[in-house]
Formats: sequence, structure tokens, C-alpha cells
Amino acid sequence: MPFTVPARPYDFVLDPRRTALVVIDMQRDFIEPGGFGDTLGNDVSRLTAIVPTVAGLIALFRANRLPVVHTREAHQPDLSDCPPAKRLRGKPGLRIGDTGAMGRILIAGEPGNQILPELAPVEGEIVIDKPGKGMFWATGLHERLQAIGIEQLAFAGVTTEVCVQTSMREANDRGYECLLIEDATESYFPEFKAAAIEMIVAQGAIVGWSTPLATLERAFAEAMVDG
Ligand code: TIU
Repeated sequence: MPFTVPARPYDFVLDPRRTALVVIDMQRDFIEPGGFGDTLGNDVSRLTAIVPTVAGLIALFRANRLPVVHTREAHQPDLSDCPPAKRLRGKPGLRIGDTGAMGRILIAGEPGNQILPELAPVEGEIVIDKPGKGMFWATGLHERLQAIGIEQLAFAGVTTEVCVQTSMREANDRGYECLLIEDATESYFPEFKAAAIEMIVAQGAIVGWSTPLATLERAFAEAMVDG
């Protein structure tokens, strides 16, 4: 049965029969020194703080037997899916495809491209390698979610204003109702995280809703008691 989750800008009515969790890009490349995030000049240590919260969120969905989707920002070793406009952008220490401390930067299969071990997917969960910031571009994910009747998505992961926000906007345009778990997402820039959340919930949930994990956990627990 659908149940109410207190959220901004107003209550989110969650139907567990048609809801999945999406965990965006919780990869070593963004969270550990020597990866893509680091080579772009960011302080990656900010992002480690949310790992326990993301783990708790994944555990909540697994305990309730709801689908979990994991994404990785990843390019093919021959870079055929990496537009030069992306690879040549800016003045990073190392570019996509160059060899760094955790293998080739942002390349599928390299050590740095793996999801953190404590958040690793388990058998049966969907794992998407995406060449873009958004999770629908060139991935086939929309069709896979439609095939299992998903119409609502909870979002976690990094970074809030880049791959998470892009994926939420793509999902919103495809008709999904999107709920951001605000303490299970992080940015290299705290002010960008705060601004992204405000943009998402503004204008009557123009992109989606936002709530903390504890509120979602309480709503699930109450729904289970009520049957
Ligand atoms: N640089 C940055 O903030 N993010 C990315 O490049 N990708 C994701 O957000 N995953």
C-alpha cells in the first residue's frame, strides 16, 4: 500500500510496488585520492562522510525487497564513448583514460572505477555503466525500469549538483516521481549541494522531493506496522 513520507516541499506518497532506489556513482574515482574527482582539483574527503548513510539506505531497500540500481560513470577502454569535448575539458592533472594511482581514470573495469566495497551491489541488482552525467543517456535504463513497473525513484550518491541532479532531471522528464535522500548525497561544494536541493524542491517540486534517511526509515517502519 502507498504510504506518506514527510518531505520538502510537501509529503511524498511512496508506492513500494513501483519504487526503486538509485545510487549514483559511489565509486573510488570520485571518493578516493588519485581518481577522477581528485584530478579535477577537488577535495574528495568531503564525500566519504555519507558512506554510512548510503549503506543504511541500501539496507532499507534490500530489507523491504525493493529494487536497487547502482550507476558508475565509466568509459570504454578505447574511449569510443567519451566525446573529445568531455575528455579535453579544463586543465585536470590527468585526463579520462590516463593512468593514475587507481588505474586508468574513469575507465570501466579499472580499480578506481569500482563502487566502494561497503556499498557493493549484490546479486540481482541493476548496475549501469553510464558515459554521461545522467543515468539515462546511452544506458537503456528507462526500458529496464519500465519492464519492472517502476514509476518512482529514490536518489542517493555523488555529486549532488552534477550526476545526481542531472539524473533526477532526466528521470523527471521521463515521468518518474523523484525523492532525493538529502543526507545520502554530497558535493565537493557544500553551497552547490544546498542550492541543488533548493532548485529541486522549488516551485512545488519542479524536479522532485527531498527528505532525510531517518524520515524515510520511520515512514517505512510505520507503514509496515499498519500493514
Ligand atoms: N565532477 C563532479 O562533481 N561530478 C562528476 O564528474 N560526476 C558525478 O557527479 N558522478
